Amino acid sequence: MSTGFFNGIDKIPHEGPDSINPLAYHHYNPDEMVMGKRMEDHLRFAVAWWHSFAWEGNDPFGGQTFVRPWHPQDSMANARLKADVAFEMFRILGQPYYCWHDVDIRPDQGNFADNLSTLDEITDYMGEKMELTGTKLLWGTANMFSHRRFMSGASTNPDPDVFAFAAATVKSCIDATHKLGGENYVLWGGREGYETLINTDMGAELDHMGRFLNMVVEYKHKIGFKGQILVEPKPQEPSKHQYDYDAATCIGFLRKYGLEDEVKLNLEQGHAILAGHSFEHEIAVAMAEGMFGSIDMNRNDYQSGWDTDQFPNNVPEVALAYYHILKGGGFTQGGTNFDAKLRRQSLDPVDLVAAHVGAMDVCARGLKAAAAMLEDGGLETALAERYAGWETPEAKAMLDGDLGSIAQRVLDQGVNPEPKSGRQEILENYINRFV
Ligand code: XLS
Ligand code: NI
Ligand code: NI
Repeated sequence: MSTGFFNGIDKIPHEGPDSINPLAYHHYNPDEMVMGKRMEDHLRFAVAWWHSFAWEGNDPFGGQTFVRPWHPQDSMANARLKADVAFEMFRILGQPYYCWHDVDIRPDQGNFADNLSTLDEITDYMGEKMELTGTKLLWGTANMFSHRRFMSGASTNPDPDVFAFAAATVKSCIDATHKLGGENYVLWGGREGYETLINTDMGAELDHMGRFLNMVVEYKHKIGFKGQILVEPKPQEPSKHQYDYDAATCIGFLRKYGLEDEVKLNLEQGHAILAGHSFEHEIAVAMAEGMFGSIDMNRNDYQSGWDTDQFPNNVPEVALAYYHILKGGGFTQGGTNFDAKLRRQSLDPVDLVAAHVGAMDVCARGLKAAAAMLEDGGLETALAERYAGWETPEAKAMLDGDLGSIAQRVLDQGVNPEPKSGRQEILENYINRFV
């Protein structure tokens, strides 16, 4: 039986680019083939439970603006109603995946034992709905940043009892993710960092975080969980500084603690911006190191300096992100999770649906543009030409040589390089033909 929350909004059809129906897909067409693969299988869209169903519209200056039938979110009955509504939206959108934090799906009863049993109960309920609808879990995660016990960190907390609480929490969330057949498990360390260095032993905190992550990997193998373990970089907010600053920092951390073959990255558009990077920069870094896992798709306000988690609407930006994803071979277990929320004035259920419809269309356009650029090969040809010098036997031999022999060759052959154009504007113009 329907909850009636979406007030008769029906399954979103694909009507093509000429349609003016705001509740239709104009570009997202799950079965359309893109580079030999169905669009749905390329993009692997997921809805985020926290922004869409748990967040109440608060901002740093104002409280709740959304008043939903499952508020207050403090009982199992309301947790179930929230799940009913979530799966109704999944049916309307037809996206294949969703994601959650423990606190998004279960009520908080204040102690670990009760929270464990309600998590078990609600994930059983969600499991039944997944069976019925075919919607799958892209990833689960633990919220170890909202409750006051985590204010000084989870695995990096100076208090070992908080480390223990965090370990028990992550174990329970991996168990639940495993039970629901989740394809990944994410760790985003919102409080794994510091407010001030004056009271922080950074070396000890990093060692604890490294050991914690190793325990996660050991546990995953112990229970036979086949999901990918992902860490999600973000430079700051809520902490003043977060240890998982950006992709490069995370990769250095994973190597230091021997996790480079076990853990990959979940990269978020808005976090890239906060770190002073573009989204494609973060993706390219992860791809170059073989550590690309999944993405949190959203967009960040370029002026505000905080994590605004808006729905994506910039096709040229999204196209470059998917260009690097496709070029690197695409997603395997990862996908496109909409870590995006409505603006707090967008009160109506139709706003929630339309936000996702638009975002899926933007991503579909970006994907199609990226595929067209790759198929045309213009950027790849330009790249090959730019690096062609490295194909010569002399250049290759140089990498096996030493400074002395190279210096000798420079003298003997009078090597005197002539600068060549990088052709940036021509390539930017080229990209504009596709986006
Ligand atoms: C917050 C993060 C968070 C993670 C999951 O900025 O993006 O939503 O994706 O904990
Ligand atoms: Ni975020
Ligand atoms: Ni995120």
